[in-house]
Amino acid sequence: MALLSFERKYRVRGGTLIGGDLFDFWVGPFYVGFFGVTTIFFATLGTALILYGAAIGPTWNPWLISIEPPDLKYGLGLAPLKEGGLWQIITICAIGAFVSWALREVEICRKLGIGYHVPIAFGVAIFAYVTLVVFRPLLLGAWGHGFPYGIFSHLDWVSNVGYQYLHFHYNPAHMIAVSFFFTTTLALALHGSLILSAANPPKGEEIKGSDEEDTFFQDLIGYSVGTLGIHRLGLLLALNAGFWSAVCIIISGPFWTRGWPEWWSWWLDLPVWR
Ligand code: 07D
Ligand code: 07D
Ligand code: U10
Repeated sequence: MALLSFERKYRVRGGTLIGGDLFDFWVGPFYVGFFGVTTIFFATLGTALILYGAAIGPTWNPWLISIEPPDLKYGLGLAPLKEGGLWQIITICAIGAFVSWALREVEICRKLGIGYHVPIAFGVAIFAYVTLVVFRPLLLGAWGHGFPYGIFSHLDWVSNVGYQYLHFHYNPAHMIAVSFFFTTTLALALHGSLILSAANPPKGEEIKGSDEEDTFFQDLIGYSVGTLGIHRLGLLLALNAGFWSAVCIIISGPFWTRGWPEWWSWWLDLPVWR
């Protein structure tokens, strides 16, 4: 069905989770819905507060603007606006905007009658973010353990927290997460290149299909995961990358306080070596 006639058929009422027909309309290409309104609300307020934070801060250099979390002395309490309170409200806005965005995805899935795979996948990214700025600070007893909102300052946070555990590469969950990230790019490179090789032939040549795609990998490695299977695998790899990232940071501090290299002494202590 041509895209325009499909839109006419699909752009009808229904499928909303909340608000009934009230916000059940489109503005230009964008579906609005109740959660479109809450997305715009949280994103606009959060962005305005970042701009306010920049205005009262020392620089307008976009790389250096940074909204810092509160000092550790404020623990899990509210901090004064200019001493981390802004960070706390911006964090609420960020979570509000991300969750609204995910729920807006859910409403669009319901309208289309498709599965909830995309919002579930985005949910894993939100989970990783919330682990960094809510779950881990809660377990450590201070909002000050969250990361600062600035382009370079958040890199400093990652480096500092990494070195706090001497050698973050020795964190076993970090190893698993990194391997999943690498495998995800490998899988996408294989998939993207395979599809283009079959479906986008030079002018005048015939388009090839899934038989050729399957056969390529059967000839090469003796097995093809299949045309649907590669998408399942890609999603599984990518979600695991985000999930194990959340695991690697939640265990750093709340469950392991020493250097990560030391964790491996269980291996040296195995009775088999003695
Ligand atoms: C390509 C989709 C588009 C999204 C983009 C990001 C903003 C931020 C706001 C200044 C793949 C939009 C950026 C809205 C501007 C302010 C206040 C997604 C694509 C283009 N990081 N990080 C970046 C975020 C964390 C780390 C770049 C966000 C953790 C490292 C960008 C979050 C840790 C490096 C950025 C977040 C961490 C980066 C490119 C949230 C561990 C880089 C991102 C909400 C996860 C790279 C200067 C990208 C860089 C980079 C955004 C969290 C580590 C600014 C929004 C705390 C090591 N991060 N990041 O392409 O060049 O994502 O940094 O959790 O090297 Mg980061
Ligand atoms: C958190 C982003 C969520 C984003 C959301 C959406 C907007 C809207 C709008 C564009 C999780 C935001 C949307 C803002 C934008 C528009 C219009 C994603 C999140 C909800 N590390 N490390 C990781 C590697 C080292 C350290 C993860 C590699 C060093 C710490 C990943 C290397 C030390 C932490 C990873 C390496 C160190 C991490 C990040 C190599 C520093 C974390 C991915 C090759 C000295 C973080 C949950 C991620 C983590 C993390 C990879 C090196 C420290 C597995 C490949 C040795 C402290 N590292 N790392 O989590 O797990 O994405 O966070 O050396 O906290 Mg590491
Ligand atoms: C995939 C695929 C496939 C395809 C595909 C794709 C995966 C099967 C069929 C998709 C893939 C691509 C297109 C490839 C490129 C994608 C990436 C590299 C991923 C990263 C993407 C980006 C960087 C783009 C990000 C852009 C975004 C998020 C859009 C920004 C838009 C908004 C903020 C508006 C959102 C709309 C809402 C919330 C609904 C409500 C809207 C309105 C009311 C209208 C506008 C609002 C107002 C007038 C109010 C005023 C608001 C203001 C002034 C402030 C707004 C605040 C902000 C912070 C923006 O597998 O094959 O092919 O295509």
